Amino acid sequence: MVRLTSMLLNLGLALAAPSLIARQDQGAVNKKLIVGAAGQILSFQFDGKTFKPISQVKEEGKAASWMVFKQPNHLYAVDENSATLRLFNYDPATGKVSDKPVSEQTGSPGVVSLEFNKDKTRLLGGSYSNGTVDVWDVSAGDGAMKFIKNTTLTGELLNPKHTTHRAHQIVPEITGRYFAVNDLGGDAIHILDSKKDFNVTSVTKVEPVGCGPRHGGFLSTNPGAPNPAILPTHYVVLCETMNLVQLFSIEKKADETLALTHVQTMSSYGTIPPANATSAAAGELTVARNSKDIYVTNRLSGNATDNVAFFTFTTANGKASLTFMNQVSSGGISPRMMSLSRDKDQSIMFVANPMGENGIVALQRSENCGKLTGKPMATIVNTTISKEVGGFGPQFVLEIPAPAKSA
Ligand SMILES: *[C@@H]1O[C@H](CO)[C@@H](O)[C@H](O)[C@H]1NC(C)=O
Ligand SMILES: *[C@@H]1O[C@H](CO)[C@@H](O)[C@H](O)[C@H]1NC(C)=O
Ligand SMILES: *[C@@H]1O[C@H](CO)[C@@H](O)[C@H](O)[C@H]1NC(C)=O
Ligand SMILES: *[C@@H]1O[C@H](CO)[C@@H](O)[C@H](O)[C@H]1NC(C)=O
Ligand SMILES: *[C@@H]1O[C@H](CO)[C@@H](O)[C@H](O)[C@H]1NC(C)=O
Ligand SMILES: CC(=O)N[C@H]1CO[C@H](CO)[C@@H](O)[C@@H]1O
Repeated sequence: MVRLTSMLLNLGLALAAPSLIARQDQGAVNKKLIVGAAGQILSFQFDGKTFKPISQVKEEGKAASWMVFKQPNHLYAVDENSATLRLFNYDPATGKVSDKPVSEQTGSPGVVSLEFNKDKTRLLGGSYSNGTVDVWDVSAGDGAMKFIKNTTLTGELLNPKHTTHRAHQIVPEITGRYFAVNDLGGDAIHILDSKKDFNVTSVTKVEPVGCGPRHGGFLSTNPGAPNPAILPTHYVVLCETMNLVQLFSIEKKADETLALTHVQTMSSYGTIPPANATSAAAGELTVARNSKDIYVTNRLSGNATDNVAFFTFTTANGKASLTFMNQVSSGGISPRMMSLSRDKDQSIMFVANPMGENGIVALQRSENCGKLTGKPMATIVNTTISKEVGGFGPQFVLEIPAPAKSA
């Protein structure tokens, strides 16, 4: 049964291959990536076939499980094991990360997600440990972080397994005004309004109790989307604990708050179940720039490797819904984070596996149908990124843009 499924997937992929190769020939791949692992920040060059190491910063006991970049050379990194937010120097021309942070500040503990506002003058940090969202002023030329405030998530805590709200991820929408915060402890989506001091202006419960919303993304049925002038029409959230993908519609009210209404719930595994439903705990959700292709990492499935599931968001007869398309292997175990490449077609998905044979995997993405190929373009095996430092491998991978002048 397992064999048959993977054979069928491979067959589908083999048929898709010629157009993928044609597209790859159009331009040489030359990408720079940063990778966060336990006790390490690494950077690599990727040419489409191999990953070449550039730099390795060792920082025992720390975990840079989320990072964001601001031109010309500011790399902000969380340490989810402490309350310290760090600024590193990153040279986009060489891909080198400074050996030590150039500055550090104390905010909420256990921050696991960072996002800028649209003009990158503010940086938001979501705290898993304290259920707060830190707001930093990062408008200074040297990138230094100045604490402005924190916004505390509030509301009923119905799941006895969590005694606090948990801001697992901050998700900006394309107009730049609103941010969704997925609250794993409170089973809710909180909407922050940048025009209202980044306060929470609406809260939507995600059911059932204990589903654990972790990561999410905005979607749009608007023709011509993505359009930075038009608010997205839908929001999709991935529940970690119950392995569910949930779709909500968005309505902007007269008072300018956003109301989310539940539309659909489905398994993050689609129609191909995990071998072990008890250990299964979904991780990342990534929406492609087209506002329609959705990818989810299914962790600790109990299968030989874990997987990335692919869903599409479509509208038929005026009704928007999600459809499960397929699953491909993540090449390792417990894929925590993944991200799409920055080229126009977002032709590559980079997946970070903390455990299993492959630490980093590059999967080709079809520009026509959005499907990922099951056979990786390239991998970084787990021995390359030593697990001695912190006991596990890559948690985070992100392509960093080339220097502004040559972009
Ligand atoms: C968050 O804000 C509260 C009150 O607004 C304050 O007491 C607390 O120290 C702040 N937390 C951090 C980490 O600055
Ligand atoms: C945001 O919340 C703070 C604290 O509750 C409040 O003092 C402030 O007036 C709020 N800002 C707006 C624009 O509502
Ligand atoms: C994972 O294991 C389950 C149970 O054996 C099986 O039904 C499913 O097809 C497997 N998934 C894949 C992608 O092989
Ligand atoms: C399934 O996962 C649970 C929780 O991690 C574990 O206790 C159990 O041994 C696993 N079952 C199998 C068959 O591996
Ligand atoms: C590294 O990969 C090998 C298989 O090549 C596997 O046996 C081993 O468990 C992996 N190590 C870790 C720490 O995941
Ligand atoms: C409200 C809350 O969750 N406070 C916690 C913030 O984080 C510190 C350090 O982890 C805890 O001691 C607090 O209880």
